[in-house]
Amino acid sequence: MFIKRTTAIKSSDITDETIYKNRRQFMQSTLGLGMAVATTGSLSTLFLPNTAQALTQEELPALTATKNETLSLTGEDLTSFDAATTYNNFYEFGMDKSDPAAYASKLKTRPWSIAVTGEVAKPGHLDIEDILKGFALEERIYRLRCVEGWSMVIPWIGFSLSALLKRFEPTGNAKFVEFETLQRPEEMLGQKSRVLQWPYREGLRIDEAMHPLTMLSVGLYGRMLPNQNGAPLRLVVPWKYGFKSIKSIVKINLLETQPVSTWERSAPSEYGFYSNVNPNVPHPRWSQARERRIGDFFKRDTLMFNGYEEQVASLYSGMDLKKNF
Ligand SMILES: Nc1nc2c(c(=O)[nH]1)N[C@H]1C(S)=C(S)[C@@H](COP(=O)(O)O)O[C@H]1N2
Ligand SMILES: [Mo]
Repeated sequence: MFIKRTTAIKSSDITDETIYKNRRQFMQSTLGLGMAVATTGSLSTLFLPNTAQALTQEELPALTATKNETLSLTGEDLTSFDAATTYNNFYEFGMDKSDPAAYASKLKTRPWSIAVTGEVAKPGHLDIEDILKGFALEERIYRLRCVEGWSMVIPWIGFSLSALLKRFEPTGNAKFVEFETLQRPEEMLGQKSRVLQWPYREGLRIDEAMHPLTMLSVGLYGRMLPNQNGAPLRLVVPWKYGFKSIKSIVKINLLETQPVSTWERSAPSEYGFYSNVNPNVPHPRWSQARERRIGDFFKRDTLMFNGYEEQVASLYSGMDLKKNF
């Protein structure tokens, strides 16, 4: 079972033989890199680091969902399952792209409940099992672009955040929504370091949070969400830089005043509250004009609002997006 497997595997449980096999596979793919690039022009093998403890697609429990064609991208190749689940940012497990896949199996994702507090008429909790049963799950193909300059196209499973928020009846004072990740350093080993202020926090304006594209995700590629991708529940906001899409959420707090997100707190001159994907506003240390789709060799132009301009530009009409970066 998923819950047992993901929580029970410790590094001490992995046999020497498994480690040996995975190393061998990794070495083979690394050694084969020159050939792969020469013949297919693909760099995807570069994005397959240590997978010793990551579950394969077949090992994750299946999750059924209705395809939402309206909200899905069309005509784009999907990023491979392996790349999407082994090349991750999840600083709670370390700073390397391979750390989440290697260490996130230590995280216990059951029992799990999400607290909804603040400016709501009916504050309370929702258990993850009730969320899985209580919301109509949809598959939506979204593009997600990291502020570091790479992007992915992933078939997420989940539902609009607005459906969950409405159950708690936001008050007229609810102008912003703040999200919080679990803080449990015994399982999230990266939290023993002070690279960021824990718990990881993110925020949205209420209209951004209520936008139908803004998704709470519980799965990907027809499966339950792997721990390294933010199990059991994470946000996906496709027109904003990837760090806004906070993982492993335990708290949603509605506020009258704008909250300060983790990245904003750590480097306010580099990361703003909005963090909309914008090729015209460079990060102070690098351009945001182009990006590399994982698996591609050549870079491509980054699109305004990550390609979701038609759907979301009206949220920002009249705003100076260079000032509100
Ligand atoms: N709690 C938490 N959420 C997080 C992060 C993190 O370090 N901690 N990293 C963010 C960043 S920088 C990106 S690009 C995306 C990556 O999501 P993925 O690994 O599922 O592609 O998760 C975001 N959510
Ligand atoms: Mo990112």
